[in-house]
Amino acid sequence: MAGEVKDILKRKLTGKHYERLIAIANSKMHRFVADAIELTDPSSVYVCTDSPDDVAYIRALAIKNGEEIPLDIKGHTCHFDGYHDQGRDTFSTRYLLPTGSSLGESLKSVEKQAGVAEVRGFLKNSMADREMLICFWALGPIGSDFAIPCIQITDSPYVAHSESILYRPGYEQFKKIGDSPHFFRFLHSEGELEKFVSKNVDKRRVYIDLEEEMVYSVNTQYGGNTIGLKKLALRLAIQKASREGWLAEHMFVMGVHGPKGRVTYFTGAFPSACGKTSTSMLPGQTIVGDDIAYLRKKEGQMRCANVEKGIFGIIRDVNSKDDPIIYEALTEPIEVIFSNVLLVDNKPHWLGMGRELPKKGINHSGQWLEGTKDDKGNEITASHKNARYCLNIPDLANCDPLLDEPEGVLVGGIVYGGRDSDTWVPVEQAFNWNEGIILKGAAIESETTAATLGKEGVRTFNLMSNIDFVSIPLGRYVQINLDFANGVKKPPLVFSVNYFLRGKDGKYLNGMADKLVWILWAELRVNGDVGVLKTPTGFVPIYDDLARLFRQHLSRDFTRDDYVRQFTIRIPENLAKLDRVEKVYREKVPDTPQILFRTFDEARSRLKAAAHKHGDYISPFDLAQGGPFDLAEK
Ligand code: OXD
Ligand code: MN
Repeated sequence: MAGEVKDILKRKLTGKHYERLIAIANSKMHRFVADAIELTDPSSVYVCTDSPDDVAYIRALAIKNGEEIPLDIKGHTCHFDGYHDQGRDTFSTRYLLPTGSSLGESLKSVEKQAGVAEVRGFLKNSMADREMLICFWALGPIGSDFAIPCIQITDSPYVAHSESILYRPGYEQFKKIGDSPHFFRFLHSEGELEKFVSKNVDKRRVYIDLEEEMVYSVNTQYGGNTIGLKKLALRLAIQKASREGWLAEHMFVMGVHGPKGRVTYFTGAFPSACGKTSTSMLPGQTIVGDDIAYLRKKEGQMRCANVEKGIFGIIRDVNSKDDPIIYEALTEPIEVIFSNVLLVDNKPHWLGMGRELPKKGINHSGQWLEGTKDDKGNEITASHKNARYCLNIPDLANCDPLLDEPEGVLVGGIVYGGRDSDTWVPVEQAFNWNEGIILKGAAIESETTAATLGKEGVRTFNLMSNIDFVSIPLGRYVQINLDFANGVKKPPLVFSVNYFLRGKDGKYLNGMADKLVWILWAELRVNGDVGVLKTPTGFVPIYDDLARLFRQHLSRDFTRDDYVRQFTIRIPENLAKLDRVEKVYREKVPDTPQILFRTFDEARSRLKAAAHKHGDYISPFDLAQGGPFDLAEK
C-alpha cells in the first residue's frame, strides 16, 4: 500500500477496522477509501464484514440516529425521506463525460471535470459529525460468472441496512479478487440533515463515472438515488455488459408453474411501478427477483440471474385480495424496512391497503392530518404513492429454489409491458425474436409514475423499460439485444402484456388478478401446449384456452364478450404508436439499426392490409373465421 494511503487509513481507522480493511489486499479499493476519508472527513469509520453482528450494528445505528423507527411487529422499522426526495431524480442523475464525448442526446450528462468538482464540493466534509460505513456486497449469486463485487461507502445506516437486505454479502468475496481493479464503487452522503432528512435537495446530485465504474450520490436519501447497487449499478452494468457480451436488464425473474409440476422461467421488463413485483409474486408461482436481471449465454442457452436477493417494492394497492403473498409477508415478523408510509402508534398504513386509513398520523410530510395541502396546494396523501417496503426474498414462502443458483436459470420466455391504456392487447406473442425485441421491447411506451420525480401519467417512450438506466447509445443497445439470440439454440419466446388497457368509458378492462392467466398462457406457449391466432400485431390466445385458464385458476368465467373487448386489434392506435415511436428513433437515436425501421414498415403494412379487409377494430373472432390458426406453431 502506498505510504500516503496507509497513513490516511491508519489515522482514521481504529485497530479492528484497519485490520478488516487491509485483510482485503486491493490497492484500488484502499485508495478509494482513503480518498473518501480525506474528502468527507468522517468522525469515525466502521468497516463491515459479512458477519450478522455487523448487520445488527448497522440496523441499531439506523434506529439510534433516528433514520429508522422501530415498529410494533418484530423486525419491522420505518424510514422517512424528505418531502421533496420521494423518487428517483432523473434530472440530477447524470453521466460524467469527458469534453467532446457523448452518449446521444437522450442520455443526460455533465462535463466530467466540472461535474466531479461540483459533486466533490458538495461531499466536502459532509461526514464531519458522522460515522462512515464501508460495506462490501456482491451483485448476482456468489461464486458465479454473473457476480460483480461492489464497495459502498455511505454515512447513512439506512442505506447500508437496505443493502444488507437487498444484496448478497461481499466481504469474503472481495478478498478473493486480489488486486483486481474490476469492481463497482459507490460513495454516498446524505449531506446536511434537518429532522433526520437531507436538507439541501436542491444540491442533490447523482453522478456516474462510467470509465471509473464509480458513482457519487449526495444530498439525498431516497433509495433509488442512494442504494448504489440498485439503479446506479445497473447503469454501470449495462456499459460493462455491452463490452463483455451479456445483458443487464430492468427485469423480474420468476418460475412459472405449468402442468404436471413443470417450471418454466420467465423474465419481464416493465417500467417502474407497472407490475413487475406483483407479476413475480403471482399466486402459485415462485419468485427469483422482481427488478434487475443479468442475462448470459452459456453453452447455447440463454440464462439469467437476479442481481439482488431482496425486494424494494412499492407499497400501494398492496392488500390481501390483490397481492396476498406480499400482504402476508408485510404483516409477519420478518425483517422489513417500510419507507414513506403513514405511521399511527407504530403501525404502518398505506394507500390501497384494503382498509379505511386513519385521518392523522406521521408521514413523509411530518405530522399529517387528512386534507392537509403542500406548498403547491396539492393534497398530501396519507402515505406517498411511491412508499416502499424492503425485505429479503428468502423470507418469502414463494422464494424460488434457484434464487442463488450460480448458473442462473434457463430463460424460456421474456415479457415486455408498460402502462398503456389504449393500444396493446393484454397478452400477445411476437412472431420471432427480432420482432419481439423491436416491436415489443424497443417500442414500449408507458405513462410516467410516482417512482420518478415529476408529473405522473405522461405517455413516454421507454426502451425495454430500461430507458432511465441505459448508459450506451440507444441504437447500439437495441442492436446488442437483437444480437443476443445469436448462437442460442432455442431463443426464448418474446411476449407483450398490457395490464392497463381501458375501454371507451375509461374503465380498466382487466382485474389485477387476470395477469396470472396471461403468464400461464405464455408458459403453455413456450412448451408448445396451445395454439394461437395470428393477428397483424402478433400471435394472440385462442378464446377457449383463456376461458379454460380463467375457470381453472381464477374460478371465473371469461366470456366471449370479454375476449372481444380485450383482444380486439385496435388498428388506428397501433399505427399511431408506430408513428410516435419511429419519430423518437428518427429524431433522437442516430444509430438506430435499419432493421428497426424495416420491421416497423412491415408491421404498418400488416395493420393496413388487415384494416382494409376487416375495418379499424378487428375482433379476434373475425380473424379466426377461415384461419389462419397457427396450430402448426405448437
Ligand atoms: C425501482 C425503480 O425502485 O425502478 O425499482 O424505481
Ligand atoms: Mn425498478
